[in-house]
Amino acid sequence: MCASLLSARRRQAVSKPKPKRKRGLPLSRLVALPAGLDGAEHSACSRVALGDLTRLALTLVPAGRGAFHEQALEIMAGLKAILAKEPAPMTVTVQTVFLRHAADQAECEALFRAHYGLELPVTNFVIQPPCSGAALALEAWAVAGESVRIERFGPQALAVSCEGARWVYCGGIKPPATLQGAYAQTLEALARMNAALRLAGCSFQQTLRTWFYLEGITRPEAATWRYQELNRARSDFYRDIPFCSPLFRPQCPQSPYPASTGIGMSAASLLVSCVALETRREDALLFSLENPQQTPAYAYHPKYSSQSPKFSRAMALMLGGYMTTWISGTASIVSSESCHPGDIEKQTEQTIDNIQRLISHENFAAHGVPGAGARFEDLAKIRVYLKRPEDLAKCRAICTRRFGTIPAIYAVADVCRPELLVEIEGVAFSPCSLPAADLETGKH
Ligand code: 3EB
Repeated sequence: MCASLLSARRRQAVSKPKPKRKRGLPLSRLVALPAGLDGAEHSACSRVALGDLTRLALTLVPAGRGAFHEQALEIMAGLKAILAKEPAPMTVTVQTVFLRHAADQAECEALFRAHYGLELPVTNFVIQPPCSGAALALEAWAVAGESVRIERFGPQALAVSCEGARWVYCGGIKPPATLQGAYAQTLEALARMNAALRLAGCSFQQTLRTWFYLEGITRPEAATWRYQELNRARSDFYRDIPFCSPLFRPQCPQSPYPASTGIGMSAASLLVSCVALETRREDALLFSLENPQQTPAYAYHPKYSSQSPKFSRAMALMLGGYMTTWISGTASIVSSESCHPGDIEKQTEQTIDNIQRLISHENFAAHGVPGAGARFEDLAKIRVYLKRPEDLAKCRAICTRRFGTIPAIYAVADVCRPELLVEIEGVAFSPCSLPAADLETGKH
């Protein structure tokens, strides 16, 4: 049903009179790799200039292999050094720690309290060993800007407001340790995420991006396996949520689920996090993207999951003359079939081909948004999840050749289908040549 609605949307887009502007992408860039860090093996940073708002995406991996404490201190010193080079004071808003051992979390939390004081970012502890062999790796987002306002709502929610847009970040959300079964764990985690969003004055309906980290994602459970149980709970939870945000123009006929990552974790049952957006700006345009090469996940055949995975391949937001594109976890899937079993190089190439096609300006145009789209140089950061740590060198060589030396985290995790060896996600910021107001908005 959803697929036919989508194609109906596409037909509609094609039948509209074409705007007279050029259809290519503007050549300017919003994402810069600050000098001195570009290409560094252990720490990397990209700076995104968005009018009054500056965003930094940082990835840090320690070079040393001493005790956990030493590695964590090295990372915090690296973070401090990068932020100190910025002309404006930066605030870290969200961070994700990739941990080799779940038992190191308490020590890491103590270190963060000492480092950040009351300005603690929303923090996700993901039990996925960094591929480099380190005890931890850190991905952090920081913001600066004259008119930026930050509100904290306990440890699990934070809002960044700037120029009429309010971004809400929720994370570190888990079911209670005693709760058994992926179905119950997912329902409870989603209820808690809903509560965190409400605390921040937002609702689930405004969620654009979700992450589900699931222990034992391919493990059998309840006559099926844990990832299917997650999908069943997510479908039940989403059934009553009108994801059709007022930011969608034209009013979307299909249910545009958030972009998402569903990935394995080696301990700690389940962790969820999300990004939501609230704005009354008239020029905001939000839309979900599907990949013409891939069956929409929500329309997958029931053989993959009795309740399909409810997510979009990407979500894109046009606001203030630029496009933000959240790319869902993407794997070596064409139509709905896994490709190249056992071959990490081919799977990596296929995954990157899928991302390229998804964010291409042809695909944006096919979704009714000409003059937009993203290239690899518009990516602020990526995450690469690898099933087998021994695949790192081959996979990284391909990622570096195709994406360039952008900030990247490589972590060991199971992908939801046992034959898939790699999954890649990212965020891109790109200029658009066409203001949202000039699009056929359907708002007459
Ligand atoms: C796939 O394409 C790979 O369950 O939220 C990717 C992104 C995947 C998100 C999710 C799962 C999810 O089906 C797996």
